[in-house]
Amino acid sequence: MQHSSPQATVSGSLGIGMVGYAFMGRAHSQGWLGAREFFSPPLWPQLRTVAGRNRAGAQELADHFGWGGVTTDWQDLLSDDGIGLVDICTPGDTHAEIAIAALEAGRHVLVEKPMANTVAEAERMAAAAERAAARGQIAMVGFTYRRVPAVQLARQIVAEGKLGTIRLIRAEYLQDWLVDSAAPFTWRSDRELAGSGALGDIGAHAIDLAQFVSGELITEVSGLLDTAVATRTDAEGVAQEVTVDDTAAFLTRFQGGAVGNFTATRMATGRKNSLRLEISGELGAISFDLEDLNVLQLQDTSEGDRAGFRRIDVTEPSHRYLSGWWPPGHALGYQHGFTHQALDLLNGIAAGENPRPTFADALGVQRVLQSVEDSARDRSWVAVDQLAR
Ligand code: SOE
Repeated sequence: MQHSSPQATVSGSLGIGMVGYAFMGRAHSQGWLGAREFFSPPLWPQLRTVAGRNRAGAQELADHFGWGGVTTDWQDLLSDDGIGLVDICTPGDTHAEIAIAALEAGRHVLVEKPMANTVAEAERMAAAAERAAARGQIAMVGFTYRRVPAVQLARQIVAEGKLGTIRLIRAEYLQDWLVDSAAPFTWRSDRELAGSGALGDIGAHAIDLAQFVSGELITEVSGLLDTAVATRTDAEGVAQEVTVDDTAAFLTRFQGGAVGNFTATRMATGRKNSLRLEISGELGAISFDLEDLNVLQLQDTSEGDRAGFRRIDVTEPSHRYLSGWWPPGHALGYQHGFTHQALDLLNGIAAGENPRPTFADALGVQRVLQSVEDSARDRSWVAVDQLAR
């Protein structure tokens, strides 16, 4: 493996090579462009090459977002000295191989969540990131909801101690795109490619969000997994066994003693992309709903008989990331988290500081996911050591 140093800090620009061109490829592309056009990042992200096995698909994305070139082999990104960062937007089964190769080839790495399909893969990735950090490289995982301004404010309020001792953390991520038994079989229902179903795809977001906002790690889980529709038909008309969960429900204990209650499902009829987090403490509570993401609800118990949840519009320039956008009250949406993620990554690379979530942070989430699976299989509580290396 070559150990060329990333282009980044030398030239003031950072060549990006992206693997994948579907949903996340589009989201990340606009993220890089948004960071470039709305903020003044210390490094100018150059959209250099998109890699995708389907050349036509990759080309279409490249044309749309102005990527410089296309390749059908992601390894080409590593032989291009103009590429300083590899952005991985593929299904989970390829994350470990690409991320480790990119780190070993001297590149910074951004990888979509879930970080990997197994704990073993995630451990190898975290070890590679640790070695790369010694060479000044950055590796980050794309839990983008951390970068919603209202989520940042929620974390700040908790960190200031406004909720007092946290007693209850409830998180649910609800979608309904598999309610219909006739919905087609895709890679997302295939354990080989996706690792798990609702659990890893959206439960991972709920876990990361709950831990990020509360500042506490999950230490114990008791899970239930369910596959409501056992067989689906693929695009070629072939019946395929669904090998992942449609629904994951799990109870947790957090390190400070709080009780956690999580649901991640693709079976919540009528719910399209509903990620809700509520944290209840002895002095107050906060509540966040991704479907109303410019708002944070705050309850302050000291207000006595007037202490209902009140709405904070998180659209002021003083709120995190918002000075780069619109006047107060002019709302942000789903895509802006990807812009903020790109911005934080560019700032981190320029400063030589690894933005969170690091690969070590995401390895912790991966351990929680695995523990939910183990617990559901064995019908028992499972302890999680997120800091284990
Ligand atoms: C990407 O961040 C992602 O988690 C997708 O993989 C999910 O399917 C989605 O609906 C939310 O965003």
